[in-house]
Amino acid sequence: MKQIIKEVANKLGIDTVGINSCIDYSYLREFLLKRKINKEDCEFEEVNIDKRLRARNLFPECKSIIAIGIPYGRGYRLPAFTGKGLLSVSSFGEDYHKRIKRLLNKLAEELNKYLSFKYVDCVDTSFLIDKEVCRTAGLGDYGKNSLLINKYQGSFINLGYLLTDLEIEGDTIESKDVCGNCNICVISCPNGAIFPEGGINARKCISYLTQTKNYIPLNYREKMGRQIYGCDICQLVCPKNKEFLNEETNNDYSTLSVDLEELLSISNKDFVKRYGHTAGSWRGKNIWKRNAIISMGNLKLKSMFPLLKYELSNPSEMIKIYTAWSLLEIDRNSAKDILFNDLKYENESVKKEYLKLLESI
Ligand code: B12
Ligand code: SF4
Ligand code: SF4
Repeated sequence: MKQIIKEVANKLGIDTVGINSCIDYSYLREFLLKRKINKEDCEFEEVNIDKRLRARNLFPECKSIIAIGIPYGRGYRLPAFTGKGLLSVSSFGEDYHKRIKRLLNKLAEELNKYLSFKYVDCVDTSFLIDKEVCRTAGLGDYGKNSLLINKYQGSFINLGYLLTDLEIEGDTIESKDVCGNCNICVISCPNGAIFPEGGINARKCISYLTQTKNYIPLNYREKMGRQIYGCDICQLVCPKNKEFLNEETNNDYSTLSVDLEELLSISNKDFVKRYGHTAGSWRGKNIWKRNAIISMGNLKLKSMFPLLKYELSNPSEMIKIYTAWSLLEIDRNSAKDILFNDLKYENESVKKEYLKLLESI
């Protein structure tokens, strides 16, 4: 059965495939609990830890898992400074959730010609822990940056799997230390999110900060640089990805550089038309706009000051307070006068934030 599954997957162009009969991850309970207590988890994870620990909580008949890793980012190079915002590499092309779900369903359809089985497809959005499900299917091991690194494909792989009711023996896995003495990602992470011994504090990760609707602490904002969605630094610096990043491809990654001025004024409809196909668009226009405002401050885009200033009258409190921060970053003296003057028009919470900003300069 295993042979058939792997052959069918390979025929569909899926090179990284593994089978998992480990469907209970209770051994992670303590680790997950500790993360939660230490406030190193984030709101994009299922809050009920016990729910996450058993594949049968999602598919009661589950007996095995067919896991796949789909490579991306081949030949990517960080674009030169252009005064533009940046989307992460996984935002290139069609949303990977859709692409991988389609592949998983094609795989199930083809396999159903040989084997009769029921399944549930998962990519990213299930409450299970994708990296652990795929690690125990033999797809790779954790790097210090916390990502799953595949021996043949590196870490620029997205993960997906089918929970199935097939009785199959899992692949043998032996855990390996893939990093050894390397700590390049630890020292390269802009916000110090990676622990020296491996693993990350999700709430410090720039990728998280670009996605959260929560308040972004002042001292984290400059670390966000020009990121509009996601962050790739710990993968771009990783020696395990060097070979793939050096590949020659025809991919035109310039679409990952985005116009910051356009993001200030883009309508919801145009946002969907322009960016709706990308993996990060689910976060919505307003969060992208907030990140564009932070990027303008970080890039000290003086030319944007006159336009940005109008965002102080935006009805959204979120847009107002990040605009105030960004204006101060671009031109402290002019921004100070405007904010002092605006204090009398603002409600208590905006006023409090402006005062905090003014005191911090
Ligand atoms: C929440 C989430 C995030 C959070 C938290 C990230 C994280 N590291 O967990 C944020 C928003 C920060 C994030 C960012 C990104 N994410 Co994300 N995310 C998720 C999500 C939805 C849940 C992950 C989760 O539960 N994490 C919590 C715990 C379980 O993970 P953990 O803290 O890393 O701990 C594990 C390991 O690190 C390891 N570990 C912990 N400590 C130590 C110490 C040592 C020494 C070692 C060896 C191991 C180790 O054991 C733990 C148990 O499994 C999954 C999809 C899913 N449903 O699983 C995608 C997922 C993890 N994300 C993914 C991706 C691609 C990204 C980004 C690259 C996107 C981007 N370009 O911005 C970044 C990478 C940031 C990073 N360095 O991790 C991929 C990872 C693919 C891969 N090759 O591993 C996933 C699997 C989605 C998918 N299906 O493709 N993400
Ligand atoms: S994605 Fe960026 S911020 Fe997050 S751990 Fe990696 S380098 Fe650090
Ligand atoms: S950069 Fe080095 S330490 Fe970090 S994941 Fe890659 S090999 Fe491991």
